[in-house]
Amino acid sequence: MRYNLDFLRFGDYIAAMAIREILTVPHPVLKEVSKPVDTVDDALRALMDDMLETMYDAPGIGLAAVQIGEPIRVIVMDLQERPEGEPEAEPVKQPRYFVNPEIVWKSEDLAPYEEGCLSVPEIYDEVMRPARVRLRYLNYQGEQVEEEADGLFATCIQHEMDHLEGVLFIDHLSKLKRDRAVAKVKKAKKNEAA
Ligand code: K1U
Ligand code: ZN
Repeated sequence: MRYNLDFLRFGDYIAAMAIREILTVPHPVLKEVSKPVDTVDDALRALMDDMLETMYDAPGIGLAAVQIGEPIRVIVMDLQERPEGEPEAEPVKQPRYFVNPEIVWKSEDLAPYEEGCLSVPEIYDEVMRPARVRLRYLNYQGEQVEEEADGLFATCIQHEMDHLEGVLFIDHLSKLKRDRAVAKVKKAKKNEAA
């Protein structure tokens, strides 16, 4: 069976996916604790599509819904890799979606990573986090998944899950570094607006 989509106008296709504004520090919504999602439905999938587009456009490797002003427990991520043995090739897109993620186990050993954040642009600093974690979440289809993460995946999911608690990677740094980072972002925004 074929669906007749003639009733859709061009504008409807454009409205199907949108790049949203990413909130930056010191926006108060970034400090909110995100609420659990009740159902993975088409409206939530549309939001996750927007989040992914926004993340690719930034560009970034992860994004939490609260960063676009929607304080609900949803994360998107893409840790794209180039096809093996083809360093010149375009990276293959590997979008991942995490709804109501929970960490059910974390390793005792920690790993360092020089983190960045789209909500704290141009600031990078080292954060130590558990090297491996075991996660439980709902995927794009609303199915429950459990998997183990290590390397950049472990770092990124913990960074994004911090966002769901209103915590930014700069909150893991000294007060001096954090205050400097916020001041730098504020100054950059002021200069952009001038
Ligand atoms: O704001 C965010 O939460 C996204 C953030 C995710 C992240 C990066 C590094 C460590 C932990 C979590 C980013 O994507 S910052 C931008 C970035 O890392 C990047 C951008 C382009 C290419 C590769 C990486
Ligand atoms: Zn972030």
